[in-house]
Amino acid sequence: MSERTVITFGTFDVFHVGHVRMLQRAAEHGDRLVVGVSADALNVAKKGRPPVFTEDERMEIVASLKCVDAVFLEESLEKKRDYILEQGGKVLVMGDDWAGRFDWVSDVCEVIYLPRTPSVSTTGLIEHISSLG
Ligand code: C2G
Repeated sequence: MSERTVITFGTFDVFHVGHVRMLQRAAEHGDRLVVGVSADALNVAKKGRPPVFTEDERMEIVASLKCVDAVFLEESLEKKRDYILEQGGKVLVMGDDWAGRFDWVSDVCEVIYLPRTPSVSTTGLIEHISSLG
């Protein structure tokens, strides 16, 4: 029987417990978890600022997790279907902040949106650390 590969995407900047819980829950949907880590340039284009940690650092952090089997660089949101096909993804897992936004790949894999962990975010952490002076 063939392996069921789960694929998910994210920036994973200033890595926190919401990130790890999402990856652990994503991994439970199959046998193998592959993670697309968003490129620095993609963040600048979409969010107007570079992440705190570089793409190489963020990929290294995500790749070190027990529940993660492989990582690759996500350079464009529009290439999601290509990435899923390249990586053999059978199910795409995204946080529900993206609910409905990637339904257009459901012709190549199952698409699942999982609830986010409340009360923790990279932006909130950056603001909290900045306020410490
Ligand atoms: N997450 C979560 N709970 C939080 C914060 C984040 O479950 N409190 C999840 C998000 O829903 C996402 C993953 O952790 O599934 C990574 O979050 P981000 O780094 O914020 O990812 P994002 O910048 O939204 O991804 O193709 C999508 C892009 O890569 C962007």
